[in-house]
Amino acid sequence: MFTVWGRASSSNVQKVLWALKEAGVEYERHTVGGQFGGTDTPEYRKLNPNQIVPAIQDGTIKLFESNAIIRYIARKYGAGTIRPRGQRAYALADQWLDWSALEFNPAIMPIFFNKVRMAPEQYDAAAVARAEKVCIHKLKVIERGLGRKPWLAGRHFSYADVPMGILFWRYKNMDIKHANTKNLDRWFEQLKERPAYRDVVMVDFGSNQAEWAAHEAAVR
Ligand SMILES: N[C@@H](CCC(=O)N[C@@H](CS)C(=O)NCC(=O)O)C(=O)O
Repeated sequence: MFTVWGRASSSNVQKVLWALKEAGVEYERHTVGGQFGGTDTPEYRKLNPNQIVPAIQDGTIKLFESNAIIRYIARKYGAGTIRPRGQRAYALADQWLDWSALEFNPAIMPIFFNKVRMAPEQYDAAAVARAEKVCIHKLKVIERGLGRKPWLAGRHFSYADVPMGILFWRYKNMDIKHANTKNLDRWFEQLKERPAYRDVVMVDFGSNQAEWAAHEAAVR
């Protein structure tokens, strides 16, 4: 049985769950991380020595790093679903995976932590205002990337759409100054039609620390 460790509220765990559902892979999940703890045990350290989530085991293969995990799921199980089709699509998929992790994730995180995760007395309005501008600037890049194709890797949905699909749900559902993103909005509407996206990602995560804690407890 494919086994996932990680709380379902984590954006990085959501990548894995969404990819598994798209690929039609049965799995079991153990809730660890966040308010549930369990990442600092010797057993868990063998799965993920970083002591963060997610981690997976599939047969004898143990993996951490969410983007490596979704690539693995795509290679092994994702033909016709999340595996990119052809060299161009593969190259673009990896480009957008790296871009999401290395460019957009650091841009959005100051907003997400200030608006949702941190105590109100720690709120840093200047950091949020700066990050809003950075996000607007970064999103112009991916707007162009979606200009002439329906999905990030081309004609078909693939794992390319997964990390950014999760971050964009968070971006759109926070009370901030948003970028004008015509192409991303069209792509976002397509994502919202996908049952696995609705199940795993389209969940109200709240707009303050108490609501986040309740959300984390509810989705486990
Ligand atoms: N680069 C890692 C980052 C994983 C990560 O930052 N996980 C966060 C949740 S999104 C975490 O484990 N936080 C501590 C916790 O939940 O206990 C990956 O992509 O898997």
